[in-house]
Amino acid sequence: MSLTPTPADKFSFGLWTIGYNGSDPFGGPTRPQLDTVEAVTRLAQLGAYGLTFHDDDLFAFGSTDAARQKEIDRLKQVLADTGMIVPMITTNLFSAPVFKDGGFTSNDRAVRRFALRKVMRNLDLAAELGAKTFVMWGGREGAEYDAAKDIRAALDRYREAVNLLGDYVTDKGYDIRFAIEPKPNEPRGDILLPTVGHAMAFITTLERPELVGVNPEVGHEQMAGLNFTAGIAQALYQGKLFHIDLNGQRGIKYDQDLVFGHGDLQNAFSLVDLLENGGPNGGPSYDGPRHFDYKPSRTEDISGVWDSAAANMRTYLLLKERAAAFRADPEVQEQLAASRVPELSQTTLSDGESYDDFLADKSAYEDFAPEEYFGGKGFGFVRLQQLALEHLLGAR
Ligand SMILES: [Mn+2]
Repeated sequence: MSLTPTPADKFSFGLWTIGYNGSDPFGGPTRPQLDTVEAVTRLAQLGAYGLTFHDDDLFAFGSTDAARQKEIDRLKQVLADTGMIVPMITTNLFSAPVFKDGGFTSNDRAVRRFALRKVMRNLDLAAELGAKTFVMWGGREGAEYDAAKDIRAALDRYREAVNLLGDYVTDKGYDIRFAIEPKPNEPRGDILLPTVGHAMAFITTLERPELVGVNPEVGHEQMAGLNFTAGIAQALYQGKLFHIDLNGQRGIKYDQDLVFGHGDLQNAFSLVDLLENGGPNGGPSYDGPRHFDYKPSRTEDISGVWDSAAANMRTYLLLKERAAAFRADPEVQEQLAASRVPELSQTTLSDGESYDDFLADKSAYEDFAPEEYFGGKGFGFVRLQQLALEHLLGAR
């Protein structure tokens, strides 16, 4: 298995990731602005296949039509020159002061109307560039104070917005699906649709639920103390994994956006194993972009930026190789069986077994001996996890 990224690996990066200039709430930039043409050229050289961006990453908020078009044309040219594509685009409804109380769910109706127009304009651009996924991260859709936001009204307005956008892409014939990106907090004290579960429940209330899925980010779920791999498994189970944001996070704290694998490495291993080997026949369970949404740390110079971009892809490929070795190990297969992992796929009642048949089965209850589980009948999950860890560490 090659550790050199190629376009077939479908690695993509946000323009705002490698373009992050080091600004944080406590200090200004530590690196100069990165030009779009250089960003795309370097990513292509490193083996990525796609660039993603917010409208305001490509052309500053409030740009004239001419300035906006100039940046779009420069992007199109470098895409043509490098063979890179734009698999996803997204709208910035969080940086400009006008969005300080949100976009779709601002208490100010004029702001909501402006936000929707900004998104519709960006949908036209997405269609023009051939992007198939339109991510919606509602970073400012939230509040700091319970009295400040009527949550049910806010969800109504969120729903109204997504329904309108669904009508728009359908009527325009755009081949675009939406992916909601959950996050529990930051920049708002609390954000609406804070986890994958909240977002998937919200999607069921929409008029065109088939057009809308999720774009879960490793760090965002882990900020809420949740198991990212388990959340991805449920999104796959419900057919809602439309896109994914890979990065690293160390526990419940601010959004670190570290390189993929530089946070909870064991969870990153199980995630890659799920994405690459969790399909019905042991193949990939997800075939969309492997998108990195990380930030090169503020301490790095420009060579550190490109080292960190390469590190994301190399770590993914290393984990893919390690996960393949884990699956191919006969001892692992043996332990999976001993741990009865495949047994969970058997239905609990037999085919055609009615509840009357079930009630008549004395082996299920009357003759069953639950006391045998005391001291006996262990599952061996610790040995299984140790085997996974040893493959992860390259010890097997
Ligand atoms: Mn993040």
